[in-house]
Amino acid sequence: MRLVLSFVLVWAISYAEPLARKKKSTTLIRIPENKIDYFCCGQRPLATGNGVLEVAQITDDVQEAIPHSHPSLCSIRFQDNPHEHLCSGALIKNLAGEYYIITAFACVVYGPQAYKAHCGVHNRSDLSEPQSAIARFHFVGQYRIFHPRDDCDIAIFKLYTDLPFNLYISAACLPNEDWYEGQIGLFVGWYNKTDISANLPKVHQFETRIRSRARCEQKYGNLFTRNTMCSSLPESGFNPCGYEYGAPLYTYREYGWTLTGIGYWIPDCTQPNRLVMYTDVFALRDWINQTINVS
Ligand SMILES: *[C@@H]1O[C@H](CO)[C@@H](O)[C@H](O)[C@H]1NC(C)=O
Ligand SMILES: *[C@@H]1O[C@H](CO)[C@@H](O)[C@H](O)[C@H]1NC(C)=O
Ligand SMILES: CC(=O)N[C@H]1CO[C@H](CO)[C@@H](O)[C@@H]1O
Repeated sequence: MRLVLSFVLVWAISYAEPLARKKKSTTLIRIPENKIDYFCCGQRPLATGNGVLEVAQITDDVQEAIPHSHPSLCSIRFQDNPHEHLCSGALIKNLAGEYYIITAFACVVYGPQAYKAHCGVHNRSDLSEPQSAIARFHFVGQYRIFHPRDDCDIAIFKLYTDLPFNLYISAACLPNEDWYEGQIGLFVGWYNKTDISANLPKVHQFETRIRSRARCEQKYGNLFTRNTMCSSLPESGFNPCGYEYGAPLYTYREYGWTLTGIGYWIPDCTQPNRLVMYTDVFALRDWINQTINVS
């Protein structure tokens, strides 16, 4: 017994040492003082190098994501029909470390009690994976609609159930500063709404470039408001008319992968040069802060 114990000890020391050394050489990440969400966010442990290289070049392809490499992505479904994926949502945490989910209001019009989210899912038809978990929404979860044609479209729910702590499920960051024109993001989801996109049962992503407000306004006129943003779309690879509500646009920032936009509309999805419209998360930051960090 003693032999086994000392063996374990030697093993533990030989592992602990390089870890400790590694820790010392890691650059410290500055945590902004005005942060409105939990300090530990936006990590993608199953993506290579935290996924940073994924935004290094635009490939203009829709690709299958590395399984479980977007741990804040969840599939929203009706309580009583777990088999139909309705929309995507993204996990975030408030300052106290409590989970919330952000999606488009258009997904959840029947209120929090009608829905649940399956998190840690890659193949949307396979809910049996042991790392996945079901999140139920708080009955009094706050949500708010901005009429999509008028302003923007967002809903936030507090989670009713605890989620497991694992590599497959974790929160994205909320933005501390605005996006910029030309910034590259990843638009992530299952793209479920049409027959063509039904060929994409697993999580997909594409790299997209955020367009200037002037460009979005020029294209979509009055549909584009101060709480919306837009970005480019690949010309092929999925049917953009089958886009999902609530699908997250993530950008990589110093403090981690950040929920920058919430997909809600492609007004001219059948036309070339169409753009995706999102609810602009940074523009709603004060409201989001008040909603999730109520004292
Ligand atoms: C976020 O909300 C909390 C609680 O209401 C408040 O104390 C804090 O100043 C707000 N932070 C920002 C950056 O607005
Ligand atoms: C997704 O999961 C379902 C149910 O387990 C399975 O039948 C299907 O083949 C899977 N799809 C892919 C593309 O692996
Ligand atoms: C809304 C919608 O189109 N849901 C579909 C999502 O994909 C599953 C599996 O292919 C279909 O059964 C749903 O009808």
